[in-house]
Amino acid sequence: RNSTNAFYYGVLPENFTWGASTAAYQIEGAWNEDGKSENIWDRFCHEGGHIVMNLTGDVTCDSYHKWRDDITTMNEIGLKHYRFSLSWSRIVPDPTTGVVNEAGVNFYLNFITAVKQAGIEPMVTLFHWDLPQILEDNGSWGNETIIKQYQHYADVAFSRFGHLVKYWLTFNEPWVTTWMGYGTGQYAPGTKQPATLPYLYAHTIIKCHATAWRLYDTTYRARFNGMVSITLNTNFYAPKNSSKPEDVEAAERAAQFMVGWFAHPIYVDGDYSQVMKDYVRRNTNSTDGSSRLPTFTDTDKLFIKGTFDYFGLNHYTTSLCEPSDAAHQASVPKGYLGDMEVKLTVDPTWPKSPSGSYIVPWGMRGILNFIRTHYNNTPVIVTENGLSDPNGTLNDQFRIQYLRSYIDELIKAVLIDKCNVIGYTVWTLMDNFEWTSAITKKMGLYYVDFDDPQRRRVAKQSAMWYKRVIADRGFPDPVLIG
Ligand code: PNW
Repeated sequence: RNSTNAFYYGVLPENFTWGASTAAYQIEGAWNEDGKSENIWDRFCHEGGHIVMNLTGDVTCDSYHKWRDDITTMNEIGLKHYRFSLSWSRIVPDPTTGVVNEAGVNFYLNFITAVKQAGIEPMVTLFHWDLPQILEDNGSWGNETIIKQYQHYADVAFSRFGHLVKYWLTFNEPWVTTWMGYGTGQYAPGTKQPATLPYLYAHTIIKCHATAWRLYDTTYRARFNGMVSITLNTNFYAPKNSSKPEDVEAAERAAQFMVGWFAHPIYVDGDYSQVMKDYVRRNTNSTDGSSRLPTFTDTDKLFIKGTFDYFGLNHYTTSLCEPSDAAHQASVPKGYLGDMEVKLTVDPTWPKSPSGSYIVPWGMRGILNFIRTHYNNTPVIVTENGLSDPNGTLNDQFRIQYLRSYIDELIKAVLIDKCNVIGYTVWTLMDNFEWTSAITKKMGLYYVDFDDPQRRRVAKQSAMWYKRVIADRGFPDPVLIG
């Protein structure tokens, strides 16, 4: 019953929250309606050359107009919470002036009120990658004026929606924003500076996060009593050979470079981990001993440390780790990936999804235990987990198998390992604009036909399967149910 791979029957507590997630750019469409300004994903898609078939999120699921249909699907499944993001450029189209767009505020006010009326808790992400273009043009996250601009945006969101919202997230996956947006350049705005910008921009984002958390804490908590966190994405990093101490060390180092980059300052001591500081400095290899990793002042550290009420985790897959060698170092661009000096691989025998991702259910249990041991068993909400399929097939047994096995490992982490997990969220409620893969990766509990002007949402088998899991609070023991 305790073994790693056997299916474990177990039920989670009544107050465990089950949900599904989306993000503004991926579902809303209406990219230039009602006063919304251009953001970096609008620009990136319109520019051409970055996205499969040069598709855009101009319309996508059209949730800006069809949000009532979204709530219908949430009700059908019996979701306890719904995670979605606000579009900054809809609410404050020009953050350099700070003028609030009332049409944007009203859109979200109507939507959040209706979600709440359906008995579903809204879980609101302030920033899911869609930076207003004007801020990108003003120096992006390298211009520290953005801290005040982000604070103002957060203030508008907290003051207008705070009475309706219990769960807040300041940023979705700053690792993706900084590394894929400014390191590899695969995501908007497509900048390729892998040695410097990810570190500089992450530094500012961590300050923005802390600023928003402190604003909520001092100004809104007493009135609204919500919970504010950040969502970090991370693979589980396992040693390639667990009997080799250097592989165990490499796995720890990889984790400190990915989830620890943000989590160590926020959840531990206000600063980057020692191993990250050491490895970036040594790979900067400067004559004066300086590092490409910026430093926090003592004031910064005090300001950043402890700025959380829970831990938002996005988890999809696992990597195997061993120390890097010369050939591997030569194969990666100088910068973040080389700095960690880890060679990441997979086990080729792991099952692979039709879209090419490796399915490693025990990694869910592994990463939850990593958070338990490294971050003081802070309450965790899994804010994303899911699997894509290229066709959006309605009989999506393959996706059900993925969700079932990952949720089961989460149940083991809670019931056997005593990990403090308080919620789980499927990515995603409905097929949507999967960034550079556009509509060629479909991860929804609901199918959306993008050729249908009505964009009807159709339940997949996984939606009805998930409904049952929520009602059962997991997987009831077959012995108990006879
Ligand atoms: C997440 N990686 O993105 C995002 O939060 C979602 O918006 C997205 O649709 C979902 O996962 C599915 O892809 C990620 O390279 C993108 O490790 C890339 C990575 C991780 C998460």
